[in-house]
Amino acid sequence: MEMFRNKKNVALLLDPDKVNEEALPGILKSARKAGTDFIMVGGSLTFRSVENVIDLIRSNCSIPVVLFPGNLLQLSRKADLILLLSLISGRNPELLIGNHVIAAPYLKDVKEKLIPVGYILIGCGSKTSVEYISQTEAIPSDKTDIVVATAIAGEMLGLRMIYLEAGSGAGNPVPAEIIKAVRKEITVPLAVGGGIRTSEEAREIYEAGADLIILGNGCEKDLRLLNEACKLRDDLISK
Ligand code: 1GP
Repeated sequence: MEMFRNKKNVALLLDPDKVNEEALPGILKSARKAGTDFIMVGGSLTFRSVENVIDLIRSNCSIPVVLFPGNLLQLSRKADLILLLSLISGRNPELLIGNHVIAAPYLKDVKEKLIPVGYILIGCGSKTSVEYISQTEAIPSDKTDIVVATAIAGEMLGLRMIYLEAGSGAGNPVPAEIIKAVRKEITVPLAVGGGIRTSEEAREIYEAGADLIILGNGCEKDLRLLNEACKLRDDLISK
């Protein structure tokens, strides 16, 4: 996971259902110019084929594509990297082992692309799609101790990245105190996403210790956020 730790990274998350084929080349061009590290693809529920979106991205740019599968139907071996998510904040056995068993025969030949991730939902406002679809409860944002213990458990289980998720379109991003507390206790890379809408929020999240920030809705509204986040990353790396 050298690519994530000790270097700040920016990922642009594309929701397959919102990808507009005419606008995509322009968005990817801006993403490349800004220095975006990864394009992530996936969502809790998609009407459109994720694989088709990966093909479209590939035909327009060479930024590594990271699959962020919301469910088994979104699996594709075409991505450069695949997040093998374990929803460790929840107690849904399908999202802790059931889906992994079903996916294993399909993924066994691309093990080098897999990043086993401890995916932790934090309640940061109203109920998000990921909570409803996963049928799990997010950890309340004032229960820092539970988040920290969950992240430590994830690392102890051998997961190679912890992803603190407020949920797409969350009212607020994951609080900086939680990120700081988790950062202190784990050594694997820390990804943070959900509800990041301003560069101030991005800065706070980086400074709290995130190695990777994931931007979705905020960039759909205004791509300047992506530029600003990449600039921030560059400033922090050169410090
Ligand atoms: C969701 O963390 C991502 O899984 C991105 O969320 O769309 O709120 O930026 P936003």
